[in-house]
Amino acid sequence: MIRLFDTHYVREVQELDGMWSVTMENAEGQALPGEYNMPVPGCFEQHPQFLDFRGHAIYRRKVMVKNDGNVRLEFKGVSHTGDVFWDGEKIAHHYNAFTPFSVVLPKVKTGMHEICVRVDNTFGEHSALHVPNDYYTYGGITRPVAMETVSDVYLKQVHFTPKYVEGQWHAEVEILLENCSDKSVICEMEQYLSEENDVAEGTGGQTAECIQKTEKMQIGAGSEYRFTYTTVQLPDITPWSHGNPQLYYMTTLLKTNGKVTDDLIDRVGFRTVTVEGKHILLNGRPLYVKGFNRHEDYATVGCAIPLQLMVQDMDLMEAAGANAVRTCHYPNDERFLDLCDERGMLVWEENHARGFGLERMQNPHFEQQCEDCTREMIVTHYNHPSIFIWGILNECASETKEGREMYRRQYEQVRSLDQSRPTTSATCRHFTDICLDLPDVVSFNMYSGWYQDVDSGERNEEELEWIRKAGGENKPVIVSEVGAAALYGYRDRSHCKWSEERQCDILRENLKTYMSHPDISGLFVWQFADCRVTEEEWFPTRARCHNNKGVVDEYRRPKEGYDTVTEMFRKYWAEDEN
Ligand code: ADA
Repeated sequence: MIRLFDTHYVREVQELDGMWSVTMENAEGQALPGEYNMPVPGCFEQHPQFLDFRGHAIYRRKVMVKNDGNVRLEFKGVSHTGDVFWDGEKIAHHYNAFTPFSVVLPKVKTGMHEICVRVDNTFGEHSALHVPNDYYTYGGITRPVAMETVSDVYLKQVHFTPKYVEGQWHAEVEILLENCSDKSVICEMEQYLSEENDVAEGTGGQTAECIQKTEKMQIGAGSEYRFTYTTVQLPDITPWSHGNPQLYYMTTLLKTNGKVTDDLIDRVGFRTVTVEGKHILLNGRPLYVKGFNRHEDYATVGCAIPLQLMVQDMDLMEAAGANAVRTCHYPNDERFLDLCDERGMLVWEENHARGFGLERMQNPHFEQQCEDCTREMIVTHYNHPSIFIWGILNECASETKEGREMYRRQYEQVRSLDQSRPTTSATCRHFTDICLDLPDVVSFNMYSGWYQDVDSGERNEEELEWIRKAGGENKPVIVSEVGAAALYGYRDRSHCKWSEERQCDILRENLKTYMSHPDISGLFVWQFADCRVTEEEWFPTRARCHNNKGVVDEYRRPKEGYDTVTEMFRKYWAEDEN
């Protein structure tokens, strides 16, 4: 399942989940013996022979194209690099496990064809973002794949920006069409907004309202066509919020010669996120975030998390009283974002870069790979109402002049792609960071009581005073990470480090400090669940080669710390819940 709702009734879609045939090559590209059947989505580390394999996997499957026409392939995630071949011919190359990519093949003939994906999860200079790290880079086709049949002109993307002006909702809509044929095409377009996903073939559903009808447009051969319009004021809109996550289906229909030839359905919500002085405002009201940092990692499936386990994570976070999640440290599977939209779980989504000093940021591929990741994240996830803030560059070299330039360029890129959400970055360069003037919201990671035996209250005051002087004066502040490690089931009456008791002590003290402080707009507990880390570089400080700061372990068994967080989240439940 690619999304949690149908995104097309007209365009034909076939999901390519299932068993693919796989052969392996070592890191140097030499073929290894054997042929396997592996699941897609899936990580090859789940196969008993490849538990910590770094190299290449060649995935293949046959597909039947039922009619001559244009085929569009969409890969939601290949980890970490994918080269895609169609009947032996290379058609796409993509780097980064955590963003989707697609390719259109015009004029494909009816019959059987072969898709082959050469997957690479090796480390080296070619990979600036996937490096040995405090989480695991798995290998495989780790998110769903779909094959679609598209008309010559098809709907490539629709962006929806809700606006609230003088007590009325309206929206700015940007539509991108592409003509993948070699002749120009005349078409027209209609757009509907509906509470039910029931608009098909221009019939208009029971609850649908037509919000746009265009004149005929001529789209040149092989070209893209982009246009933007503002809807009329929309009456009777229920805004989206944490407490009442009302969603609407936005259906775009494309007509050629009076016949609907393509459609694109997305789900949207009406809400605004603004920053005013020290507050983040959701629909004009101050927002307080009580969240978890969550890695996409689960003991038995790696990063290829099936829907049922996503729902379990969501249920556990909700039951703890959380209203927010940070997708540390990369864009997430879109089904999880769909779930957040449905549940009213606010999302800090961030691009992919964790803990890089200057040397790593100066990898010749770093800036381009970040730029691609950020663009793909924002362009594809733009419509999710749950995303309330974009994050970049977790704990990178923000204390250096060269680093600052890269931060500056990245914020500029984010703002050029989306002006409707604030920006932030989680820093650990305490007292040395020279980038705090750049984001809209200042965020810091702090491990008082774990890495440093300091009083969290005193340490917090020092931090806030420094933030004020370092460019963060009069900006909202979020504590983006706070936590301590515990080994599941390890109890010790001395409350020594790594015991569940000590994790509770540290969480309780820190949460009390931050949640009762008037200048802090919220926090994200580090972390929701234990996750695997790369043995290389990380084993000395990471028992079991896991980051053990989860309040549930990698099988989602709650530690005592889960109850402590629940108790604190409920105790400090903001009166003005959004
Ligand atoms: C960081 C980092 C996390 C994790 C955490 C920890 O600040 O952002 O990815 O490594 O610290 O456990 O120390």
